[in-house]
Amino acid sequence: FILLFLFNKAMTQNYDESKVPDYTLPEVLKTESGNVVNNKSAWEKVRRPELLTLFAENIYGQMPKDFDSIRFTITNEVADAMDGRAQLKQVTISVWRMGKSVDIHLVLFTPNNRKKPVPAFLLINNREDSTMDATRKIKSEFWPAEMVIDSGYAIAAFQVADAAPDDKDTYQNGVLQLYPKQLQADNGMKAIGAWAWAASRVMDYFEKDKAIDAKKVALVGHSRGGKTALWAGANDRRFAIVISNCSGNSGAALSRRKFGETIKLINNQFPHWFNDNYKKFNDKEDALPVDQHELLALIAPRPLYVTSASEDLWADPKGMYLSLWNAQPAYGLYGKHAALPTEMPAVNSPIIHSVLGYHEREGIHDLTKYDWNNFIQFANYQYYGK
Ligand code: GTR
Repeated sequence: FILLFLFNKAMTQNYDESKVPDYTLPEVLKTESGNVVNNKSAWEKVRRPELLTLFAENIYGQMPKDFDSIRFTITNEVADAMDGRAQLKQVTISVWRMGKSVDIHLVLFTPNNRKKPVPAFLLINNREDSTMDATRKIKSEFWPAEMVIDSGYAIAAFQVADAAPDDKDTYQNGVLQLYPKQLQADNGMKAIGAWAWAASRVMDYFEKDKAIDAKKVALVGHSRGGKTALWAGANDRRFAIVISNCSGNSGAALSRRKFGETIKLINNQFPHWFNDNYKKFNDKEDALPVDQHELLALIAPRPLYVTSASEDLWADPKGMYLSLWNAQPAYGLYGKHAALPTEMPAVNSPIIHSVLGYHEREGIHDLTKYDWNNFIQFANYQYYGK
């Protein structure tokens, strides 16, 4: 039985670099009809929309933008949270469409010593509710609110389950109630699309909150949340910085490497994350018109930070670095040269002072204070050049 199990594993996932197949990545700067894109205008008018459509069509599903109304209700406000260092606001973001509504619950801390609107970090929270405990009785490294506040940033989070339960049988109970046609379409949005949609509704709120500098919002997600952060950042250019932590397969990692998790494995385990068309690419990575470096390219020219962890081979650290490396041409069109080293940086050697940042943290698949500290340094560099 054990032998059979091992055999099975070996058949479905590879952790051996020498067994990574030869592959050719689709070119970021070449259109489907074969035209070379060599300036920002052709990128923005032709190639960028084309790539966005290809990702929507084949992987993440459509991103509906219409709704009837949105309302922000402050349900709790504490002026002197965190021993007086921060103001707490809990906001219910209610969105209505065709008589149906969804509520996204935001927890937001803003530093009290601010003189003007402050930049913010927003976490797409795919852990339990207590991770974003508004009372701060429970403190989690996954959302180290005190540390971010003490660095001069606002910190916010919402729970993915508000937008779509992370479950193949119930993911429809949220945003998708507003867009029932999505459920019938092969290119319809599913859970990851709904989570990304919710991140944009939080951005709608930030634009109305005078304490927040909505032009300086960094979107953060870990793992499935990290895949979501990339998709949200690609669609919604109001996010100034995108941070994708240990996002792995169908996140930052190149699918064509088939290292660790694969498209087939992810589709089988999480059929409710990606659209139905994506299932056609199980074991057919080379047939995909895109690879994940092109999703990263859609963030250009905005700063993007990608992380991995040394023990998280399932998420393919090398595949994520190569993906970031291959996104550079899009940044080049804007005169932003990341100049990433060809060799992947050593463990715990972050690249911070660059429009494309990266680190591989020592340890397991997680979001930790080490990661957050680097996100803060990265934002400091992007916003203040220090
Ligand atoms: C895993 C999944 C990964 C990643 C992870 C997570 O089981 O295979 O793609 O999303 O869950 O979200 O922690």
